[in-house]
Amino acid sequence: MAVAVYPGSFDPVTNGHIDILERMSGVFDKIIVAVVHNVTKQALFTLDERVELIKESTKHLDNVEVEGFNGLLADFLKEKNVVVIIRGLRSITDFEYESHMSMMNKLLLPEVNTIFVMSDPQYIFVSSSGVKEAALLGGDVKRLVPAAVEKSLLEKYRAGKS
Ligand code: COD
Repeated sequence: MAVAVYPGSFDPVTNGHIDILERMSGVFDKIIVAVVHNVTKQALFTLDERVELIKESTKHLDNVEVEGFNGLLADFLKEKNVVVIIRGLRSITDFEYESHMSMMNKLLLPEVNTIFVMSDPQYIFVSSSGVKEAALLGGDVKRLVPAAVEKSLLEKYRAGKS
């Protein structure tokens, strides 16, 4: 069975991420979305909230599972016995960061290979941080994120104002 792990912070998941998952779910038998408790980033959504939002947004994809984890991605891959990582690419800036990360993962787990998938042109400018900033300032993010994420962003920022 061909299985891949799609890791990320997903704070929150955007339509760019979902598009990658929709395309790759037709290529792999199973995809495990690994939601990372990233120690280097201050998250808006808790790990559990991010996992739930991805589950809700991928209900239409039968072969996609979602799990949160804490620690090294290489250890998660070993535990799951998976040797393929999927990552999305939007720009040359992504490429620099992603190529270093893939080399680091290869060093930690030599049997692992990273597959890079180009973003759909309509999502090249979409980022979790851009979506959060737009939503915080009252912008309409309906076309950028799944409905469940839009609702949660509105709730978070509304709660912050009261
Ligand atoms: N279109 C297509 N792809 C996109 C889009 C878009 N609009 N937006 C983002 N993506 C891609 C990103 O390029 C990335 O490939 C993926 O979606 C997830 O993005 P993020 O931003 O949610 O995830 P990151 O970059 O924060 O994830 C980094 C990890 C958490 C995977 C990394 O830090 C990690 O593995 N941490 C665990 C500790 C570890 O093992 N460290 C050593 C390895 S470096």
